[in-house]
Amino acid sequence: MTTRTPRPVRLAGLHAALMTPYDEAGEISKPCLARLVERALGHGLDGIYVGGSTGESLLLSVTERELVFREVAQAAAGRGALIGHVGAIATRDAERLARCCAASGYHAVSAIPPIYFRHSVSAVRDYYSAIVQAAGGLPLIIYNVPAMTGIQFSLADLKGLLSLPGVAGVKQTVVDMYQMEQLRRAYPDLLLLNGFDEMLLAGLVSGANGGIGSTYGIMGHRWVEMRRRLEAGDVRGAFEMQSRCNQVIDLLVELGVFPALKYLLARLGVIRTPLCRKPMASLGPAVERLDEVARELAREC
Ligand code: MN9
Repeated sequence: MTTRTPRPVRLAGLHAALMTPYDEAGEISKPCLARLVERALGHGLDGIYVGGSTGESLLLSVTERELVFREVAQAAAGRGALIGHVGAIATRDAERLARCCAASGYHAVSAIPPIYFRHSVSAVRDYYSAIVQAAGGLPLIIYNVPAMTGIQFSLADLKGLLSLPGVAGVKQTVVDMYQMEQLRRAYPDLLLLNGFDEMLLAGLVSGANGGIGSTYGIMGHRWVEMRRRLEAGDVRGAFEMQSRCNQVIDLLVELGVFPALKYLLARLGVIRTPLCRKPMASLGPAVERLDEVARELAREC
Protein backbone atom coordinates (compact mmCIF):
# COMPACT_ATOMS: atom_id res chain seq x y z
CA MET A 1 0.00 0.00 0.00
CA THR A 2 1.33 3.43 -0.84
CA THR A 3 0.75 6.29 1.51
CA ARG A 4 0.42 9.72 0.01
CA THR A 5 1.82 12.66 1.93
CA PRO A 6 -0.80 15.39 1.72
CA ARG A 7 0.39 18.55 -0.05
CA PRO A 8 0.79 21.51 2.30
CA VAL A 9 -2.18 23.84 1.92
CA ARG A 10 -1.21 27.04 0.16
CA LEU A 11 -3.98 29.64 0.30
CA ALA A 12 -1.68 32.30 -1.14
CA GLY A 13 -1.57 30.48 -4.46
CA LEU A 14 -3.40 29.96 -7.74
CA HIS A 15 -6.89 28.49 -7.44
CA ALA A 16 -9.31 27.44 -10.17
CA ALA A 17 -12.73 29.05 -9.86
CA LEU A 18 -14.77 25.91 -10.39
CA MET A 19 -17.66 25.75 -12.84
CA THR A 20 -20.86 23.88 -12.02
CA PRO A 21 -21.42 21.21 -14.68
CA TYR A 22 -24.89 19.87 -15.49
CA ASP A 23 -26.26 16.80 -17.19
CA GLU A 24 -28.59 17.03 -20.20
CA ALA A 25 -31.56 17.55 -17.87
CA GLY A 26 -29.87 20.54 -16.25
CA GLU A 27 -29.10 18.80 -12.94
CA ILE A 28 -25.66 19.00 -11.32
CA SER A 29 -23.37 16.28 -12.69
CA LYS A 30 -21.26 14.74 -9.94
CA PRO A 31 -18.92 12.79 -12.28
CA CYS A 32 -18.20 15.95 -14.28
CA LEU A 33 -17.52 17.89 -11.07
CA ALA A 34 -14.95 15.26 -10.12
CA ARG A 35 -13.30 15.53 -13.55
CA LEU A 36 -13.09 19.32 -13.24
CA VAL A 37 -11.34 18.91 -9.90
CA GLU A 38 -8.89 16.40 -11.43
CA ARG A 39 -8.06 18.74 -14.29
CA ALA A 40 -7.43 21.73 -12.02
CA LEU A 41 -5.23 19.86 -9.56
CA GLY A 42 -3.50 17.94 -12.36
CA HIS A 43 -2.32 21.21 -13.86
CA GLY A 44 -0.38 22.09 -10.73
CA LEU A 45 -2.78 24.69 -9.33
CA ASP A 46 -2.73 25.14 -5.57
CA GLY A 47 -6.41 24.73 -4.96
CA ILE A 48 -10.00 25.30 -5.93
CA TYR A 49 -12.45 28.12 -5.29
CA VAL A 50 -15.84 26.47 -5.11
CA GLY A 51 -19.23 28.04 -5.69
CA GLY A 52 -18.28 31.55 -6.77
CA SER A 53 -19.49 33.55 -9.78
CA THR A 54 -17.96 30.96 -12.11
CA GLY A 55 -19.87 28.25 -10.26
CA GLU A 56 -23.14 30.12 -11.02
CA SER A 57 -23.72 29.89 -7.28
CA LEU A 58 -26.48 32.48 -7.14
CA LEU A 59 -28.44 30.43 -9.70
CA LEU A 60 -28.33 27.34 -7.48
CA SER A 61 -30.41 26.48 -4.45
CA VAL A 62 -28.68 26.40 -1.06
CA THR A 63 -29.08 22.60 -1.05
CA GLU A 64 -27.37 22.36 -4.43
CA ARG A 65 -24.54 24.58 -3.25
CA GLU A 66 -24.04 22.28 -0.26
CA LEU A 67 -23.99 19.27 -2.56
CA VAL A 68 -21.27 20.88 -4.68
CA PHE A 69 -19.18 21.66 -1.56
CA ARG A 70 -19.37 18.05 -0.42
CA GLU A 71 -18.69 16.48 -3.81
CA VAL A 72 -15.68 18.66 -4.45
CA ALA A 73 -14.20 17.94 -1.01
CA GLN A 74 -14.55 14.24 -1.68
CA ALA A 75 -13.01 14.48 -5.16
CA ALA A 76 -10.10 16.67 -4.04
CA ALA A 77 -9.30 14.29 -1.16
CA GLY A 78 -6.78 16.54 0.56
CA ARG A 79 -4.78 17.31 -2.58
CA GLY A 80 -5.19 21.09 -2.56
CA ALA A 81 -6.59 24.12 -0.81
CA LEU A 82 -10.38 24.35 -0.80
CA ILE A 83 -12.06 27.73 -0.54
CA GLY A 84 -15.86 27.73 -0.40
CA HIS A 85 -17.77 30.77 -1.56
CA VAL A 86 -20.75 31.11 0.79
CA GLY A 87 -21.98 34.61 -0.06
CA ALA A 88 -25.75 35.01 -0.28
CA ILE A 89 -28.49 37.63 -0.16
CA ALA A 90 -29.64 36.29 3.21
CA THR A 91 -27.22 35.97 6.12
CA ARG A 92 -28.87 32.75 7.29
CA ASP A 93 -28.13 31.09 3.93
CA ALA A 94 -24.51 32.24 4.05
CA GLU A 95 -24.23 30.88 7.62
CA ARG A 96 -25.65 27.52 6.58
CA LEU A 97 -23.18 27.31 3.68
CA ALA A 98 -20.27 28.28 5.94
CA ARG A 99 -21.24 25.50 8.36
CA CYS A 100 -21.25 23.07 5.45
CA CYS A 101 -17.73 24.14 4.41
CA ALA A 102 -16.46 23.75 7.97
CA ALA A 103 -17.97 20.27 8.20
CA SER A 104 -16.62 19.24 4.78
CA GLY A 105 -12.95 20.02 5.44
CA TYR A 106 -12.57 23.34 3.62
CA HIS A 107 -9.58 25.54 4.41
CA ALA A 108 -11.26 28.92 4.02
CA VAL A 109 -14.58 30.53 3.18
CA SER A 110 -15.20 33.57 1.05
CA ALA A 111 -18.21 35.80 0.46
CA ILE A 112 -19.49 38.62 -1.72
CA PRO A 113 -21.26 41.31 0.30
CA PRO A 114 -25.05 40.95 0.54
CA ILE A 115 -26.50 42.20 -2.75
CA TYR A 116 -29.80 43.73 -3.95
CA PHE A 117 -30.86 45.66 -0.82
CA ARG A 118 -28.68 48.61 0.09
CA HIS A 119 -27.35 47.82 3.55
CA SER A 120 -25.48 50.08 5.96
CA VAL A 121 -21.77 49.52 6.55
CA SER A 122 -22.54 48.10 9.98
CA ALA A 123 -25.09 45.65 8.54
CA VAL A 124 -22.45 44.42 6.07
CA ARG A 125 -19.98 44.03 8.95
CA ASP A 126 -22.59 42.00 10.87
CA TYR A 127 -23.11 39.77 7.83
CA TYR A 128 -19.38 39.01 7.59
CA SER A 129 -19.09 38.48 11.36
CA ALA A 130 -21.97 36.01 11.25
CA ILE A 131 -20.18 34.06 8.50
CA VAL A 132 -16.97 33.97 10.56
CA GLN A 133 -18.92 32.62 13.52
CA ALA A 134 -20.61 29.93 11.42
CA ALA A 135 -17.36 28.93 9.71
CA GLY A 136 -16.01 27.57 12.99
CA GLY A 137 -12.48 29.00 12.83
CA LEU A 138 -11.94 28.97 9.06
CA PRO A 139 -10.41 32.18 7.70
CA LEU A 140 -12.75 34.39 5.66
CA ILE A 141 -11.78 35.99 2.37
CA ILE A 142 -13.83 39.04 1.39
CA TYR A 143 -14.86 38.79 -2.28
CA ASN A 144 -14.64 42.31 -3.68
CA VAL A 145 -16.27 42.27 -7.12
CA PRO A 146 -18.02 45.61 -7.70
CA ALA A 147 -18.73 44.87 -11.40
CA MET A 148 -21.11 42.11 -10.28
CA THR A 149 -22.37 43.28 -6.91
CA GLY A 150 -22.65 47.00 -7.65
CA ILE A 151 -21.02 47.55 -4.25
CA GLN A 152 -17.91 49.69 -4.48
CA PHE A 153 -15.65 49.26 -1.44
CA SER A 154 -13.29 52.16 -0.75
CA LEU A 155 -9.92 51.41 0.81
CA ALA A 156 -11.37 52.57 4.14
CA ASP A 157 -14.34 50.17 3.74
CA LEU A 158 -11.97 47.29 3.07
CA LYS A 159 -9.82 48.23 6.05
CA GLY A 160 -12.94 48.25 8.21
CA LEU A 161 -13.84 44.73 7.11
CA LEU A 162 -10.26 43.51 7.50
CA SER A 163 -10.32 44.65 11.11
CA LEU A 164 -12.99 42.06 11.91
CA PRO A 165 -11.65 38.99 13.73
CA GLY A 166 -11.42 36.01 11.37
CA VAL A 167 -11.18 38.06 8.17
CA ALA A 168 -7.91 36.95 6.59
CA GLY A 169 -7.90 38.17 3.04
CA VAL A 170 -9.47 39.72 -0.03
CA LYS A 171 -10.29 38.30 -3.43
CA GLN A 172 -9.75 41.50 -5.33
CA THR A 173 -11.68 41.41 -8.61
CA VAL A 174 -11.17 45.03 -9.59
CA VAL A 175 -9.30 46.74 -12.39
CA ASP A 176 -7.83 49.28 -9.95
CA MET A 177 -4.27 48.11 -9.39
CA TYR A 178 -3.63 51.16 -7.23
CA GLN A 179 -6.06 49.76 -4.64
CA MET A 180 -4.26 46.40 -4.86
CA GLU A 181 -0.94 48.09 -4.09
CA GLN A 182 -2.51 50.15 -1.30
CA LEU A 183 -3.85 46.98 0.32
CA ARG A 184 -0.46 45.30 0.14
CA ARG A 185 1.25 48.39 1.55
CA ALA A 186 -1.18 48.56 4.47
CA TYR A 187 -1.07 44.80 5.16
CA PRO A 188 2.27 43.17 4.27
CA ASP A 189 0.98 39.71 5.28
CA LEU A 190 -2.51 39.88 3.80
CA LEU A 191 -3.89 37.02 1.73
CA LEU A 192 -4.55 39.07 -1.40
CA LEU A 193 -5.87 37.17 -4.38
CA ASN A 194 -6.20 38.64 -7.86
CA GLY A 195 -9.64 38.12 -9.43
CA PHE A 196 -9.47 39.11 -13.09
CA ASP A 197 -7.41 36.56 -15.03
CA GLU A 198 -6.71 39.04 -17.82
CA MET A 199 -4.81 41.09 -15.21
CA LEU A 200 -3.13 38.35 -13.22
CA LEU A 201 0.41 39.48 -14.01
CA ALA A 202 -0.52 43.09 -13.23
CA GLY A 203 -2.12 41.93 -9.99
CA LEU A 204 0.91 39.89 -8.93
CA VAL A 205 3.32 42.76 -9.53
CA SER A 206 0.93 45.10 -7.69
CA GLY A 207 0.99 43.03 -4.52
CA ALA A 208 -1.33 40.04 -4.97
CA ASN A 209 0.16 36.82 -3.60
CA GLY A 210 -2.11 34.55 -5.59
CA GLY A 211 -5.14 34.48 -7.82
CA ILE A 212 -8.49 32.87 -8.42
CA GLY A 213 -9.77 32.48 -11.94
CA SER A 214 -12.33 30.85 -14.15
CA THR A 215 -9.85 30.32 -16.99
CA TYR A 216 -7.45 28.43 -14.71
CA GLY A 217 -9.84 25.50 -15.23
CA ILE A 218 -9.05 25.30 -18.94
CA MET A 219 -5.44 26.54 -18.99
CA GLY A 220 -4.11 26.12 -15.46
CA HIS A 221 -0.78 24.89 -16.83
CA ARG A 222 -0.26 28.23 -18.61
CA TRP A 223 -0.98 30.24 -15.48
CA VAL A 224 1.35 28.08 -13.39
CA GLU A 225 4.06 28.63 -16.03
CA MET A 226 3.38 32.38 -16.00
CA ARG A 227 3.90 32.51 -12.23
CA ARG A 228 7.04 30.39 -12.52
CA ARG A 229 8.53 32.83 -15.02
CA LEU A 230 7.65 35.81 -12.86
CA GLU A 231 9.15 34.21 -9.75
CA ALA A 232 12.30 33.45 -11.75
CA GLY A 233 12.59 37.15 -12.61
CA ASP A 234 11.63 36.60 -16.26
CA VAL A 235 9.07 39.41 -16.48
CA ARG A 236 9.14 39.51 -20.28
CA GLY A 237 8.47 35.77 -20.45
CA ALA A 238 5.65 36.12 -17.92
CA PHE A 239 4.17 38.92 -20.02
CA GLU A 240 4.29 36.73 -23.14
CA MET A 241 2.39 34.01 -21.30
CA GLN A 242 -0.17 36.53 -20.02
CA SER A 243 -0.65 37.74 -23.61
CA ARG A 244 -1.15 34.19 -24.88
CA CYS A 245 -3.80 33.62 -22.24
CA ASN A 246 -5.41 36.97 -23.00
CA GLN A 247 -5.90 36.01 -26.65
CA VAL A 248 -8.10 33.18 -25.38
CA ILE A 249 -9.84 35.47 -22.87
CA ASP A 250 -10.64 38.02 -25.62
CA LEU A 251 -12.60 35.33 -27.43
CA LEU A 252 -14.29 34.09 -24.24
CA VAL A 253 -15.43 37.61 -23.37
CA GLU A 254 -16.76 38.14 -26.90
CA LEU A 255 -18.75 34.90 -26.89
CA GLY A 256 -19.83 34.87 -23.22
CA VAL A 257 -17.23 33.73 -20.65
CA PHE A 258 -19.13 30.97 -18.84
CA PRO A 259 -20.88 29.24 -21.79
CA ALA A 260 -17.69 29.54 -23.86
CA LEU A 261 -15.59 27.99 -21.06
CA LYS A 262 -18.10 25.17 -20.77
CA TYR A 263 -18.01 24.63 -24.53
CA LEU A 264 -14.23 24.23 -24.34
CA LEU A 265 -14.44 21.87 -21.36
CA ALA A 266 -17.03 19.80 -23.22
CA ARG A 267 -14.79 19.67 -26.32
CA LEU A 268 -11.92 18.55 -24.11
CA GLY A 269 -14.10 15.74 -22.76
CA VAL A 270 -14.13 17.03 -19.19
CA ILE A 271 -17.84 17.84 -18.95
CA ARG A 272 -20.85 16.63 -20.90
CA THR A 273 -22.76 19.73 -21.94
CA PRO A 274 -22.01 23.45 -22.19
CA LEU A 275 -25.34 24.22 -20.47
CA CYS A 276 -25.54 27.12 -18.02
CA ARG A 277 -28.44 27.84 -15.67
CA LYS A 278 -30.97 30.26 -17.07
CA PRO A 279 -31.16 33.23 -17.26
CA MET A 280 -27.47 32.81 -18.16
CA ALA A 281 -27.45 32.94 -21.95
CA SER A 282 -26.32 29.97 -24.00
CA LEU A 283 -23.58 30.21 -26.58
CA GLY A 284 -24.32 32.33 -29.60
CA PRO A 285 -23.15 31.62 -33.16
CA ALA A 286 -19.50 31.40 -34.30
CA VAL A 287 -18.51 28.88 -31.63
CA GLU A 288 -16.33 27.07 -34.16
CA ARG A 289 -13.78 29.77 -33.39
CA LEU A 290 -13.38 28.03 -30.04
CA ASP A 291 -12.51 24.73 -31.67
CA GLU A 292 -9.01 25.89 -32.57
CA VAL A 293 -8.47 26.89 -28.92
CA ALA A 294 -9.70 23.47 -27.80
CA ARG A 295 -7.27 21.75 -30.21
CA GLU A 296 -4.40 23.91 -28.97
CA LEU A 297 -5.16 23.15 -25.30
CA ALA A 298 -5.55 19.44 -26.05
CA ARG A 299 -2.11 19.44 -27.65
CA GLU A 300 -0.55 21.16 -24.64
CA CYS A 301 -1.82 18.77 -21.98
O1 MN9 B 1 -13.49 34.37 -10.34
C1 MN9 B 1 -13.73 35.38 -12.44
N1 MN9 B 1 -14.48 36.53 -12.10
C2 MN9 B 1 -15.73 36.73 -12.46
C3 MN9 B 1 -12.99 34.91 -11.24
O2 MN9 B 1 -16.34 35.96 -13.12
C4 MN9 B 1 -16.35 37.99 -11.96
C5 MN9 B 1 -12.67 35.69 -13.51
O3 MN9 B 1 -11.91 34.54 -13.66
C6 MN9 B 1 -13.27 36.09 -14.85
O4 MN9 B 1 -14.20 35.13 -15.29
C7 MN9 B 1 -12.22 36.23 -15.94
C8 MN9 B 1 -12.80 36.71 -17.26
O5 MN9 B 1 -13.19 38.06 -17.15
O6 MN9 B 1 -11.21 37.08 -15.50
